[in-house]
Amino acid sequence: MPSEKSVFQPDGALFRQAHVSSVEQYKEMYEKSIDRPEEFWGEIAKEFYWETPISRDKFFRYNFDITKGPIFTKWMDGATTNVCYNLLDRNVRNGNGEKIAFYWEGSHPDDYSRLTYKKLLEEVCKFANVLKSKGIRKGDRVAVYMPMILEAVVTMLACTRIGAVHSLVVRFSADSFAERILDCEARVLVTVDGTWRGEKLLQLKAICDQSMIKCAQKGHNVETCVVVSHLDRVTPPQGMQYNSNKTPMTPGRDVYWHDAVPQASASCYPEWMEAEDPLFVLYTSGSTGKPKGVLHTTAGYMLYAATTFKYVFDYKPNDVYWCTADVGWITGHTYAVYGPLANGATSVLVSVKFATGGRKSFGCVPKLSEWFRTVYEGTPFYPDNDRFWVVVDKYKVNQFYTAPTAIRSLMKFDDNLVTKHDLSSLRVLGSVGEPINPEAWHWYYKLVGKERCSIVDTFWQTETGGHVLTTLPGAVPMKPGAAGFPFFGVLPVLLDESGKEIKGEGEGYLVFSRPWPGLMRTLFNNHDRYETTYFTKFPGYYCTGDGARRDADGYLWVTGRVDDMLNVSGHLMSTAEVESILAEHPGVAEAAVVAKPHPVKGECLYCFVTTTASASFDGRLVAALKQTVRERIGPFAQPDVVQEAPALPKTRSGKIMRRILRKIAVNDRDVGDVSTLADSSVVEMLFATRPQGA
Ligand code: 6R9
Repeated sequence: MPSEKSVFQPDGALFRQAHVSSVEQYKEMYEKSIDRPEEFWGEIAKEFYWETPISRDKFFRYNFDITKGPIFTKWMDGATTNVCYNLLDRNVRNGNGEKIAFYWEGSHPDDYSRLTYKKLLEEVCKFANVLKSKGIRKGDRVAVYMPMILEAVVTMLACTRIGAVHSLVVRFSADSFAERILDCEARVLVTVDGTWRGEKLLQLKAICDQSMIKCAQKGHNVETCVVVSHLDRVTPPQGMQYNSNKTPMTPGRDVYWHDAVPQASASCYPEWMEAEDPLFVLYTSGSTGKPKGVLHTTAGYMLYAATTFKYVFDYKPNDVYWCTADVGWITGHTYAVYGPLANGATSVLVSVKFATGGRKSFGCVPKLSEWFRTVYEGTPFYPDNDRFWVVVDKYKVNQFYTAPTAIRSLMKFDDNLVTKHDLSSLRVLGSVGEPINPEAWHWYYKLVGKERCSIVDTFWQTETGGHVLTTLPGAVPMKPGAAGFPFFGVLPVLLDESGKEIKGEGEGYLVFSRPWPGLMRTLFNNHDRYETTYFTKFPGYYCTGDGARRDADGYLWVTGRVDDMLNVSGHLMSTAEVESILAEHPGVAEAAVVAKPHPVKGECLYCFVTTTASASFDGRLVAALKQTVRERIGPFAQPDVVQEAPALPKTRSGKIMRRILRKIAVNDRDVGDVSTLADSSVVEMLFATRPQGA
């Protein structure tokens, strides 16, 4: 493991004015949030508008102990408010109507627009009125299948304004989208004709049509489908074109955004919602079975998104903030939409999605050319590999938030792609989605952050609603690879297999003993599954499913999903640990490690390795990698198999699906649900290229 002694102090000059500027201040605020939650969150709540005020005696109630009764969490019960009102009207009333809420850029940098708070409010009201005219009322569900465009934000907030529950889905197949529409019984669907992803045309409306047919076969008819005509207004890649007449429209059900919205009224009275009324449902993949519809509610989520955004990014009123995550991921919900807008922030929204393992991005000659052609969609970074840094420079971004998978991919290019841009506006660099390996951390810190910026390695989940573990940028020293300390109101505990608390140094299951305002409240229409998935293994605790280690200084290091743990000859280690070591080799771009059953050792290590552009995968590399792991962790950890992986099976948010890699390791083709994969052809390719005798 990386040395726990390498500690990086926040830059004093840069963070003198930080919201939290010392460890002592963090501790003081943290203790208050734990000892007097009513006071801590009550003060924050005062900055928001409540139609019915919060009553002190019903501020916070919960039960986390399944042996004592049903699990529930309630914050500010009885109060009423409207999230959209607080995000938009409140900011307009505070004199920020002309402030830019979003700078938008399309896949092609020539396509851009911007939206002020006032204009955003108008657009939201118009679309809210359209939804109402289609019969949508408080509590109804609206399914959204859209790329990163401003209408996606408008749709979310229009739902919020009238109390409808949005459920966004990121580019799933027609089948999986249908499954989600059916699960939440969405009455309306909002989509676009299509979008360019680099050089590939994605016809989203056609996919929606297939989904709606599947839903109809199961007896559920989507009543209205609103379609944004997006392709007409953006620049196609060179030599490409799209004829908008080709978009299939079903009369009576389908309506174009541009036909319905402009004529709608630009004022719409907000629906006052109970604090615990549903805000949105977001599906997340479970390790088994159907996707889980994580449900977040109104008041607690709003406070938590706003507060984490303010403190974790040290957001100040004139900052420009950029989160690269898709709005359809929880990171996009909380940190591209709700958190920034609750703070009246100016954000950049770019329709540049991080792509999936296309080797062209590494500038190499593909070895598996056939497979390669089907995978490359054109936009690792379009039009060039420095798109991130171009955008940071152009908008003078102060806080930049992305995922380790993106960082690892970028660090393989020439440093010049970063250094030729002026990145001096940056102050906070965020990381989310998986543990960040120290090598990537150092690159991010040195090359992008010029050793001035603070890195916030934010650990959280769809279920937690917002950050739960992180260091605060101006206050808490950083350790590369450590998530750090709990955010305000969060009480992490490490448990051993028998449920006994591990105090002080040690490694175990990461659980939480009390809810914070942003924790999910249930799984949509399935409270039983909520209780069994998260609350039965260790009664009294919310179980994250992740493992973590506490070091001598109290820092928490998330070691990955608990099912990603390896037990080789009785030695417990995390896949992240081995992966991080493999990734340090100059010939390795990315690595994923899974456990394979072994007759003697119990389990052995099976490694998948993506090489860099200049390296070749051969016996020498394999031997070197085995030797390194052996040296760094111990002889027991020496990998049994190292397989070349030109790409890894990843979800659309960039997470490696180790469940599938475990199947490949044992040559079991029964891989189960692959609908959450960005590119399922990777799976076949990896089966076909398993090393002999593996
Ligand atoms: C926000 C998000 C949640 C899972 C989580 C954990 C992993 C996320 C992490 C991290 C280590 C971090 N994870 N952030 N692991 N360090 N900073 O990613 O939500 O898509 O629901 O995934 O991602 O394993 O349990 P979600």
